[in-house]
Amino acid sequence: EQLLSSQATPISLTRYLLEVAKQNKELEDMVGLINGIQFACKKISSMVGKAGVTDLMGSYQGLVNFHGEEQKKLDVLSNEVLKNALKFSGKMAVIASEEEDVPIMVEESYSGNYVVVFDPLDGSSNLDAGLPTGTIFGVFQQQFACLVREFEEQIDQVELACLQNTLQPGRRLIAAGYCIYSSSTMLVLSLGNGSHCFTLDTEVGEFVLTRANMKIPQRGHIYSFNESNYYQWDKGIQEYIERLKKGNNQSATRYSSRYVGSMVADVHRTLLYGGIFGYPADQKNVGGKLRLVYECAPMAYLVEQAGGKATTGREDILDITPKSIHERKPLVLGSPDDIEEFLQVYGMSLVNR
Ligand code: P6P
Repeated sequence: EQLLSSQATPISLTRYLLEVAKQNKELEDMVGLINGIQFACKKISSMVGKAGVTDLMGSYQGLVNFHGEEQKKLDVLSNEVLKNALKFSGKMAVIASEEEDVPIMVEESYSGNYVVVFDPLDGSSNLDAGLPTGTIFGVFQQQFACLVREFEEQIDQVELACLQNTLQPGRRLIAAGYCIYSSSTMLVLSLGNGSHCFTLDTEVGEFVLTRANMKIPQRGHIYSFNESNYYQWDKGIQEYIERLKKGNNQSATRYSSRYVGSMVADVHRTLLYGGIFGYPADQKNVGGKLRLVYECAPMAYLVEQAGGKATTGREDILDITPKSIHERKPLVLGSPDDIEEFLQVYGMSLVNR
């Protein structure tokens, strides 16, 4: 605690991790892992910043990912940078990425006990317009042994057990974070002891602590939803948004609308200014659009660590055990009072159906 509050010299992320490991022996291996992630985020930040002059905008012709989405050049490069940084940390058992069809078991020589799930460059469709993008990650302990395969016929059982590691509920996260590439590059990280923001000082090439123990405001006055989906939403969602727009909500105030369309930017602003961000299910995305494992759960973890809440409208995001690696879920997160009011209105609409 005193480390986070010291006003002396700026606290670098590297120093913060070493201090945490000194006080929590069980987190020693976490230092190497997060250092690998911070290196990757610095590299991705540099690539994103130079994309316009290094011909890294746009997409590889005809390349689409598992979801059938056109892969941007920087999607592919960011994924490679993060995969390699994690593998060479020597702390990984298995990784799952938005850009990989299936999770990847790290070969035995580099294998460790951690499981990392990540979206290497979320919001990349905004890149060409110079809008914010971000890296999102979550860290679990390995639950199922990723044993070295003795015989070929074992491959299925071993592979299946190992891949199960990436389908843990968010309550089992031991760390999560995101890095936003915007007017500045900021890495928000939690090791289970609050959410802390580190900003990249490009002069020295280090992330330095700029917001310790982030606390989301109890209530905000900004809502962040893609309202073009309004007529495809449940009645309860429509009713709730109407109350914010008309000012007939518990705060008796009309809310402002802010929506970037890049999850990391919209969540980061909600964490700092309060209010509510959501991507509900709609008639087009009946299960919601955002991915549970490597978007919703890590963000829900960080928001809860900052005193906020994250729900599907029916259950806490962190309580859900994923059925598949690219599973989508409705997501509404933000200030506790805003989420409580949302659940009351949405819950009532479900009861009155
Ligand atoms: P829409 C970006 O593609 C993303 O996955 C999130 O970063 C963002 O919150 C959402 O999709 C935006 O979706 O349908 O509003 O463009």
